[in-house]
Order: sequence, then C-alpha cells, then structure tokens
Amino acid sequence: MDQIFSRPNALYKNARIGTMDPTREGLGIIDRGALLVRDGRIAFVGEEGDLPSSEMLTDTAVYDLEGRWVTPGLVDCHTHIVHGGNRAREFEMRLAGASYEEIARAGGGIVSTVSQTNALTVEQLVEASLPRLDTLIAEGVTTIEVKSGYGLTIEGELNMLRAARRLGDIRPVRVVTSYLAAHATPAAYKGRNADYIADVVLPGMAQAKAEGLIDAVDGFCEGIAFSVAEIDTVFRHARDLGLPVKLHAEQLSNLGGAKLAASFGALSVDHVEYLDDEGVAALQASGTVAVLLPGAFYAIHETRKPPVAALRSAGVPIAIATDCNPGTSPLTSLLLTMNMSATLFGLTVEECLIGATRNAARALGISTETGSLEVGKSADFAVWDVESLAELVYRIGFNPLLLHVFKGERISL
Ligand code: DI6
Ligand code: FE
Repeated sequence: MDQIFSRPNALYKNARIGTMDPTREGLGIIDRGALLVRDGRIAFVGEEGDLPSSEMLTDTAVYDLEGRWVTPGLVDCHTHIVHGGNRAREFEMRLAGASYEEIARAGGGIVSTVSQTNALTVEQLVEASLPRLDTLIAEGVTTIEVKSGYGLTIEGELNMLRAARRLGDIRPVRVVTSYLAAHATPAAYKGRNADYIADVVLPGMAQAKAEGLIDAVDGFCEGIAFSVAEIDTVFRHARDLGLPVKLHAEQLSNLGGAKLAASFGALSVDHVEYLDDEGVAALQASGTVAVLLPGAFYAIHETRKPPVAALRSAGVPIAIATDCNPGTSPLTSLLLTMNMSATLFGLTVEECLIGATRNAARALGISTETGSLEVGKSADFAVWDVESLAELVYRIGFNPLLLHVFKGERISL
C-alpha cells in the first residue's frame, strides 16, 4: 500500500518543469522553476525568481528538487483494467495465425472475459484489478479512465463500475468511468443487438447514472460489435441523460463511427486506424480528441496505422493510452505506450508527452482539473530522474519516476 504523507502546503523549488500549459510554447518548459501547492491545488507555477512574497510561504514545507524534471501527473484516458481472468490462451491462438475477428466470431474475445468477470463479486473485481492499477500508479499515473463492458448484464455492468469507483476510494488516483455495455452482444442475445440495447444497455445506463457510477458513455462501433445506427440509439439515450460520449471507432474497418461520434460532440474517438479524411474533418469541426492505442495495434498485428499526418495538419488533438484489456492490449505501462506511439505511429516526443497528459485529460472532459501545471488546477505532478523529458519516451521498459504528488499529497513509492 502506498505510504501517503499528510497533505502539506508545499513549495517544490529548483525544478525543470514541463508544464504542458497550452498558453506556453511546446511543452511549456520553465528552466529554473517552482511549484507552490496549497490545499491540494497549484497556487503558483513559474520561475523561482517570480515566487510570491514570503507570507504565502508560511507553514509551507520546502522541497529542493535539485534540478530534476517535473511533468503533470500522467493520465491514462482509455483502460479496461477492471475484469476477471485473462486471455493468454487466445494469445497462443493468435500466434498460430487466428485473427482477432476469427477468435471473436468463434465465441472467444470479449464474451469469453464476460463469464470470468461476472463470476466475481465487486470486492473480488477490485482485488483482481489492483495489480494493474498499482503498476500504472508506480509510473506516475494520477488519473485513469476505467470502462465497464465485460458484464453485459445490468448487474454485471454496474458491478464493474462499482469496482472502478472503489479503486478511486482506496488508491491515490482519480478514476473517471465510462459505461461500455455496448461493447459486445452476450450469447443470450446473439443476433439480436436491438433487443440487447433495449433490454440491457439503455436501462443499465439510466441505473448506473442514477447511482453516480458513470462519467461518460462509450461503445464499440465495428462489424463484430455494433453498427452506426445502433450506436446512434445508445448515444441519443446518453444525450437525454446529459452524459458525454466517446467511441471505439474505425479500429478494424471504417463504418463511419468517428463521424457519428463527432456529430454528438464526443469527447474522444479511440483507435481510429481506419479513420478517413471525412472522419478527420468531422473531428476537427467537433473538437473531439483522437486517442491512439498502440498496444492494441501491436497485439493484434494490425498493419493499418492511424492517419497521424492528417490529424496533425487538421489540428485534431491527439492523446494516447494503454487500452489495458485482457484481449487486445494487456499493456500496463503508459511510459511504454509513449514509446510505442513514437516508434509505431511516428508521434514526436512532444506529442507523446502532451498525449499522455493534457490531451488525455481533454479526452476525459477534465481539462480544468488536471493534465497541465497551471494555477488553480489539482496539484497532480510527477518528478523524474532523467536528463531530458525525451528519455520518458525513448526508454523501453524503464521507469525513472522519483516521486509523484496527487491532489497535493506526496505519494512515496
Ligand atoms: N476494441 C478492443 O480492442 C477491445 N475492445 C474494443 O472495443 C478488445 C477487448 C477484448 O478483446 O477483451
Ligand atoms: Fe478499448
């Protein structure tokens, strides 16, 4: 269990800070900087020489970071970390040549995790998820998005979301939840998507919202999952309930899911390997974030890369995330995700760092709270033992985190 110090008012000085502040150039770097934390929020961030007068520094602990680099706390904006069991057997099948779609159509894939998940109580789901969450926290993740989508019954979906909320109660991390009942159709409703949506997805959404369990609604728009029209039905219900939406879109083909999501002002569309120019234009118009998931691309041996150049020139914000899930992305490292985003998708170091902080927070609709180091935001930041921030993207399987702070509380490792 992480040892958490009491919440001090604290001054962190002698730091090199990558603020990711959008009002500053590039990474928003401050060379000899200081961060003042009061009541869990950033009261000052800037050049040490511009620190406010001394009275703001009374009853304040002072930490000399000895010139080390500081970034915002990392934000993993797309995960399925709450689930039972694993799919190592399918991994072997894929090594023998079976495609992700063939495995799904043969009853494997998502639905095979469903029974392993529904067999667990909420507390058992929490216990099963903690090793994955702790691994991410140990790399400086201070915010994580957690989806449902392996229950596929009302009670099963709600239990997953209850477990997700519980994770945020017992660990120093902000948990943002997404309702993903429209992830797959359970065996009992095989070939009857519309009935499944009417009987489970829509009433479950209302119940989950009433219990304060969901922050957004997600869906899987794909030939092996739900059509654009079916997702449209789900998103209309979300809009009626006042819930924002996001979508797994254009992962294996182009059904036009991104365009539909953009028409609802979606927070994000995720995967987007098969996104076309029309889809890019729709995202640009709606301000929707494109979340790239290199773990899934890598694990299912996908060859089609997301249209990064088109996204870049259209000014569509790009975020990256682990997509930590037992089937297509059993990846529990946002640092490795940054390396894969650069190496596999051609993102720059700056795009990777902003993609795992500021733009990831934007994909969750919490840009006013975290994702960059600006006055008034939550004091969520990480201190790294590196010579340059590029090392956070360059290294493969190495964690240079020295310490991190969440809501002003110093999290020892
Ligand atoms: N796309 C994915 O890659 C994951 N979900 C989705 O919509 C797969 C989840 C799984 O295979 O368990
Ligand atoms: Fe996913």
